Amino acid sequence: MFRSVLVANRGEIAVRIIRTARRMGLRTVAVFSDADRDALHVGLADEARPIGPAPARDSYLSIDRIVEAARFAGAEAIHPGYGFLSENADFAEACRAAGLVFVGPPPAAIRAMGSKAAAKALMERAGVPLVPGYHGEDQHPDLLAREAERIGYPVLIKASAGGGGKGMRVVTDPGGFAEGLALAQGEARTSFGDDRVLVERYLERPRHIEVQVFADRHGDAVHLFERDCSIQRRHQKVVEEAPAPGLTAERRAVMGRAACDAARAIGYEGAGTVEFIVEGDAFFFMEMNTRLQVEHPVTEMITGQDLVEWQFRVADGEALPLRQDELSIHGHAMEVRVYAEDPARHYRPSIGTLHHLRPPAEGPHVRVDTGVRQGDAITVHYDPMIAKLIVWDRDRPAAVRRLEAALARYEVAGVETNLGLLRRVAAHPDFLAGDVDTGFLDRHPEVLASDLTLPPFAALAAATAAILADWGHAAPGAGADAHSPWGLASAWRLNGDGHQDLTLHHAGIDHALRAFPRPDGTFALEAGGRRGAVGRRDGDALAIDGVRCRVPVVRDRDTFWVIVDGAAWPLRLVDPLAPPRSEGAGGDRLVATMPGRIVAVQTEPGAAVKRGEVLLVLEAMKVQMRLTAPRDGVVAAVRAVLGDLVDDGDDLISFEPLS
Ligand code: MV4
Repeated sequence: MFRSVLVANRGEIAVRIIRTARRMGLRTVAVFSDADRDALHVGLADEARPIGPAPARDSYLSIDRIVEAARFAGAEAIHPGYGFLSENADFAEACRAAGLVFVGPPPAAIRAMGSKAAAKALMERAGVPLVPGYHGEDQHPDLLAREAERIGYPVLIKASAGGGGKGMRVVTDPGGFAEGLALAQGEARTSFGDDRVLVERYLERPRHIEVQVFADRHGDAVHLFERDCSIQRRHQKVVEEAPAPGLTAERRAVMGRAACDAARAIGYEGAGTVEFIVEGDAFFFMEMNTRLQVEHPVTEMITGQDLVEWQFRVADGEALPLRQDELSIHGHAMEVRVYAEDPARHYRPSIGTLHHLRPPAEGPHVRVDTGVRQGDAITVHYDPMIAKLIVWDRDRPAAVRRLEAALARYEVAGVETNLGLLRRVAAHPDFLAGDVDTGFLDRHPEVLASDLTLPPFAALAAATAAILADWGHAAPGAGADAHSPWGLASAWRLNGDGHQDLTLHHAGIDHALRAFPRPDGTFALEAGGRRGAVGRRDGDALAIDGVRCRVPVVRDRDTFWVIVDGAAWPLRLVDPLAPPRSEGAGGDRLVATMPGRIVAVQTEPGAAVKRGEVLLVLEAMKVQMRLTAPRDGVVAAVRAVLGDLVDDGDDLISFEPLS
């Protein structure tokens, strides 16, 4: 066995590979970009080498820099992880040329699967089932149209060079073929610099089932069963599980054999994944991924094998660690990807600092693969994944319950996350029933809708307790911290009878609160028509009406993030004397703060309005939000009419400039 390995990756997968390498007694070399100097994977390795600036193309995608780092570090092997250079045949070749073991397949196998059309032709010859279709070289439009007729409508036109859903077009009838072809070719040309396409019968809502294969240098191949990754959003996997719900042992064996045939047909070595789309009892080859996949842990959980260890051993020339008849499925595993993304903004990456990060406790039922810790930042440079949460139990219903419980204990504050979405999937009756296909999220849009509900009383109480406690230590305005809300003396007004009013803002809504502090540090709180007795904070715990609950609070400048039952509520302390915010806009515009429907228009061009006057009412997820004038002025244009569906950031009203 080689004695040292360079891990050409970052984040959770670098951490995960380093762990296995160390357990096997290998010396580990990490690489890092300028943005990752203090990253978790850097500290775990025996040696870590800088490879360039933050943009991946100048660091994690630089073949020269990585091979050079391996040479200087004296590494004997390179593990590419997933993404970045993992499926780059030139990189695999450069490693070999430099005398390094590339922990992955031979360059020719990577190339064979790189072109989707060529891969399908290869698989056809190997007897692997394909969707009825045409993947030939002749691209004459008339020939393609005839092929579409032969296949039968609806058809799907795909970029030959593509993958991952880019350059795909559904055509439902012959009349639309020419236009669909032109669109698909255009997209293929701009995305891949190659306008060749293939045409297939279009399957409406297939399942995505992929088979994990392993092959060794001695011509043997085994499969480690399948994963169902049907729940996806815009070709991004959301949930992955193993085994696939409802798949019979017979079908599993047939698909597993087909996947091994596929691997053998291209002289494969190492870990690979053969993707199928499945409709009813039929399954069809889609593509083969020539790398370790993000979702490999679910396979590890049900087989008890360490796939990275398998990769190292096979790369070193060993025979496969186990025969097919020595592998079996034990229980059921599920993985979800916890992302820093904002549900209210179409799940766009949510950039920021992980001020509070507390994953559920790990054990035999729960595994957390992560590359970040509390205090780390999610940046624009890389994938905004916070962690993969993997659960295991003896059967699928028990695994679903484990997933729900683990998600409820996942605490993240400082960035928005998809945890609410993941919890709604885990709690969905169709998901529990195993009724999953690629249309799941289209069928259940409420699962994707942002968590647009009102903050619970406990969240308002905990934020207020934190604010009062801090205020007790430093008089308003006395703090030296420019960002401190206590510097906002105007937010604090001790009234005649000793109560204090404050406003907390959440998702477009101002929540007016009134606190009645007592000398012992407790207080009564009136909020949202409710009144409750709030005790003193004790670490992350707080008593509300005598009931002690865990409600961690972290402050980020003027925003208090409160976690209640695993849901994070960012509550911004509003300074009543500061000019009202018109989020993302200057004072001359009123923009939508989230996607929704206009349910009231209360102004018109030419109207003179006062700051704070309600001009529009936006309804999103059954909550109505009043959009108010950002300043005194005259309305110049109203761009929304009653009933309009508007998007986050849409310009709704403009004001005449101030003279
Ligand atoms: C298809 C299909 C339906 N019919 N091919 C999407 C990405 C690429 N890997 C293949 N994809 C699909 N190919 C035919 N003939 C539907 C999809 C598809 C899909 C496949 C797997 C997982 C999620 C998906 C989401 C949308 C479309």
